[in-house]
Amino acid sequence: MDCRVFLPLSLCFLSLFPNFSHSATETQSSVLRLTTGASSAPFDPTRVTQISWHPRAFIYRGFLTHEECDHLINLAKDKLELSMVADNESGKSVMSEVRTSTGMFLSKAQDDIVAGIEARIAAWTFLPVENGEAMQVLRYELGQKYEPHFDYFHDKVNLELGGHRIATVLMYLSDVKRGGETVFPDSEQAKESQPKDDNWSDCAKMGYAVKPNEGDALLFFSLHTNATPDPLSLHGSCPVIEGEKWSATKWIHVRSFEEKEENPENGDCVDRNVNCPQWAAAGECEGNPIYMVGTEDAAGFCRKSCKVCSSK
Ligand code: PD2
Ligand code: ZN
Repeated sequence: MDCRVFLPLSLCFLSLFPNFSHSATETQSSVLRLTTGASSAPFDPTRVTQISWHPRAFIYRGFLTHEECDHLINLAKDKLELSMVADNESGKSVMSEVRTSTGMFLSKAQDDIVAGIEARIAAWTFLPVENGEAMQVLRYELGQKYEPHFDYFHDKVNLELGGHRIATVLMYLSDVKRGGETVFPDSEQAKESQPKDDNWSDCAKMGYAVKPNEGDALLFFSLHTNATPDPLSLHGSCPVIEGEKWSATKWIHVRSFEEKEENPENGDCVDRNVNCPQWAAAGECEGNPIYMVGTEDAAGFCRKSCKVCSSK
């Protein structure tokens, strides 16, 4: 069993890397970075339960505080747009009846709270912050859903930046009265180990399901340990039957998802996300300028598509 399920982080880390040592100051500062902020949840891996090995999936109860959930919803609620999916052939983001929620992308480390959550995700998954996409906040209203799909890619275009998505962390930002469960229709655990009463939707009864509870987070792996896609990671968001569902998704890749910084000296003018041209066409340069164009301190992710620099 994974030591993270039952050991505090520091002991788990030492059991995996017994020869690792660093100064007390370094240790203290990394612990502090995971726990500072009055409203942020401390990092506590003893709250993690393993729910399935095929696919590999874990739940962390109380990963986010109520304040963090509210904060993410507030950052997103006025900027929601119809959610897109990646086209299997071209890799382009397209609208689809498969996914009927609305959502938006935050910027990475957009503020201290977002950066703190990203640091805790990295500590929990043992995957570096730089391998993560920007967090996507999603809202599912009555009847809205995301039909079963894989988070790994079927096209070549999306593999260029960061390679496959290895893991996903789904954070539940609200409770849902009925429906809205995340379901793994092909999980081997489903039938034997999860009998379901009528508090579950019919959709959830089709597989192993996780009820959205505010603050909980679900981690699952889309790739096997040998980095090949795991077809059992098929998963979906069941239709909301009563209430509404807010969640936040962090997709994590096998390599860094951050393109090289632009270097003005050699005239680089680049997009750092494959979706930039479409987002720019949809008006995101004006609607979401911090992410798209950037600020004085940090370049945005879509400077080329927003035409704020000139390519050679
Ligand atoms: O919000 C969810 O429950 C959900 C379910 C399946 C989100 C995603 N997939 C996703 O964002 O990939
Ligand atoms: Zn998904």
